[in-house]
Amino acid sequence: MHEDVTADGRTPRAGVTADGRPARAGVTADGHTAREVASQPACWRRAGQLAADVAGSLPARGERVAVAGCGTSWFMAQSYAAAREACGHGETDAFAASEMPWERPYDRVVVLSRSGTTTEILRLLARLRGIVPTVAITTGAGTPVAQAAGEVIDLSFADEDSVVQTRFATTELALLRAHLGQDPGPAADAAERVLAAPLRPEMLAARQFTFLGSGWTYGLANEAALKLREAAGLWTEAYPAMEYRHGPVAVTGEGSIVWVFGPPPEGLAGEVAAAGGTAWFGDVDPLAELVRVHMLAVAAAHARGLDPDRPRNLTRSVILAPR
Ligand code: F1P
Repeated sequence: MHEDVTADGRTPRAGVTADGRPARAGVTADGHTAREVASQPACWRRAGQLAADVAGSLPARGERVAVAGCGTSWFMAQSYAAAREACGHGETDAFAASEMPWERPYDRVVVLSRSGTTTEILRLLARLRGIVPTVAITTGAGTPVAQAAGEVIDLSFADEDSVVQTRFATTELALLRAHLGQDPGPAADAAERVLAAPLRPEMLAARQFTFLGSGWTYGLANEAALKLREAAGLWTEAYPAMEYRHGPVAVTGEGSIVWVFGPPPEGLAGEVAAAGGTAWFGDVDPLAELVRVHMLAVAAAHARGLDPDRPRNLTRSVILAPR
């Protein structure tokens, strides 16, 4: 068991009841995933405090950087890469670890892995050894990824019992954004308000979700879609916001929600309505909006008779046989 991080020592709230109904604020939901979802604001604040201590291990302004991960960690890599470039810190590419062109020249490679045991990350680090400085953000110095990386940032305070990642991923992104000068405090405040609010009934009733984002929120859109797939087996898709009209609109219909992280493209609400769907434009910090999706993932899993702590066909880490 990992200790839940709470700001004030109270039992965290997840905003959903154990049987999937939207909870009134203050109702506790059981399960690792629900508890970890609820502990995110405190973790983000702690990441904000840590950022200055680990600044020397993170990419310096002007460096050409690649960031790699698998699954959720890949999507956090996408968000960070876009955020870093937007802040003017330098060219930053994000890759699924298995697809990274390791011969391409970079000043530093950042790998993200909660477990520290993911095979594709270990294979990548083996390729990069002696070629480029590497830094791993993971849950402990003892993991194989930590041992293979040049430097390690230990985020074990945000480790999780769940298979499905929530707080580790958002905490590493909060840390990386803090390093770019973006204080996680306001997002944490917003996430607390999200956690205290009930979910909308049409979200729980939806049959299909299309998540959209642009810049750093495109990675969040990918992660939101993955979360509902992993925890609740739902039909979800994710695209850069302006791509919606280039095909994805075709699946919007009754029971569809088109959920936009960040500013929506002009006219999108009318187009979604004309296609028969419901548009939802996140009105809080996008990282806090992702917490709303986490809450929905837990609630939708329960509503479909699934246990979000035991996602179908998934393991906490993908460890492949040696080749
Ligand atoms: C990444 C990951 C998870 C996914 C699944 C398998 O793990 O792909 O995102 O939900 O449980 O592992 P890690 O490298 O960050 O530990």
